[in-house]
Amino acid sequence: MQDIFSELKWRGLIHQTTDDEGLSAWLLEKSRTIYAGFDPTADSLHIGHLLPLMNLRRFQIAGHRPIALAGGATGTIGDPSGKSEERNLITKEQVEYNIKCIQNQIIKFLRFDHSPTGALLVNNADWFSQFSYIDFLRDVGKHFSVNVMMSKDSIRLRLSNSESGLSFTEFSYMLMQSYDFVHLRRTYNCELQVGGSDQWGNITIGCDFGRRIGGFQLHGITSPLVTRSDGKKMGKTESGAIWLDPIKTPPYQFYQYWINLDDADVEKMLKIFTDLNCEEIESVMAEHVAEPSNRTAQKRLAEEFTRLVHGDAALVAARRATNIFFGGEISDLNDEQLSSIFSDVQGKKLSREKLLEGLPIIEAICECGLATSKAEARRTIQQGGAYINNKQITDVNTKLTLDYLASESIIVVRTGKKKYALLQFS
Ligand code: 485
Repeated sequence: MQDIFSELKWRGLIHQTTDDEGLSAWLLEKSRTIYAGFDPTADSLHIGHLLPLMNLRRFQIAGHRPIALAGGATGTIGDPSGKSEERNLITKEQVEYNIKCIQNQIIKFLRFDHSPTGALLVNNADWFSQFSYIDFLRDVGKHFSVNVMMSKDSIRLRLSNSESGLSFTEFSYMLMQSYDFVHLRRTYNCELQVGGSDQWGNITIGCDFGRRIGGFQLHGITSPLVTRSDGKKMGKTESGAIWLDPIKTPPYQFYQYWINLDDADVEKMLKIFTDLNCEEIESVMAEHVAEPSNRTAQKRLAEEFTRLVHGDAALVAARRATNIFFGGEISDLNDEQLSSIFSDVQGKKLSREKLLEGLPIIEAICECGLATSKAEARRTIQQGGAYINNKQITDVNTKLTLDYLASESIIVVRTGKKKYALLQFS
């Protein structure tokens, strides 16, 4: 057994636990079964889900058995924890679809085999769909004190806000999560639940329920909310969350997010999101500090993490895309890849006719918004600052034709070092 508790502590992954001193020894004693739950509220996991998921992964590497629970039942109710407003219910069909999507993502992080530490994937709809309302109230509800429930943060905050309030449906959520814990204890001898810090109330009330209903000694560990040095939530960008789904967040953008991380955050993120050990991180950081402008640490983080989430091939493509963004050769790419690499840059659609006639480069630079006048465009070219598909153009009389297309329909225009625009000809 590896000392998983000390490792999680060192990685900054422990926020609260039900038994600070005892858990460490308890985990060293023998292989334990632990679980984390994921509600299928969207068709992809995002960075916020990854701390508990990485925790499950680390517990498994250390010799314990992880269970990932998909909330096929709880997802149709909605956890009020950490939410300031009542959620909209999503349809059962949507929940089923979302479950398939997130399960496909979860399996990449864990090892599924028939060994004693092989991971399990369960769905709480499997036991809740057979539970009648009357039985649930009698067998589960009776063990919960509304007084105690009302003292939990998730409930208290919503009760004090008369505008949003709290429905009976969401109020009941913690009973379901508590029952899951007990069900997993009875079925798989699962004794520990992990989750983000917002899950503390649900986890601890589940531990109480276990003690009351079966004399079980259950445990919980929450991980902290990860923020960046600028105070922003980890994994949030101006355009929204960083998703694990390569369609919602292309691997290139995923890679870039980590490459662009501030120096002040990078060591912390290496500890949280990679499997690199203490010595490896120390050596990466030593190299980084010697020459921060090389971004050694960010590159290593982006590489390790992109490989883990998207695989080797996607990492190679993401690296190449980054290279292109820094002026590298643009070849063998299609429209989709180019649009994804340059998803944040301005673009303009023009008629394909223009290329048949030959589009003067000065016009092209103005059309895509990289110059405000023809005179400015001309000057940029003359000073050597104009590029088509990252190749410098010095002749102001150049005309763009079909030969200049970088992909089926796109020409990449650049001025200076990094100002890009796309012209799309359709
Ligand atoms: O038995 C359980 C059933 C459902 C859940 C947990 C145990 C899900 C949980 N109530 C929840 O809402 N989790 C969030 C989710 O699914 O989006 C997030 C948490 C975050 C972290 C992450 O799941 O907000 O802190 O735990 C894995």
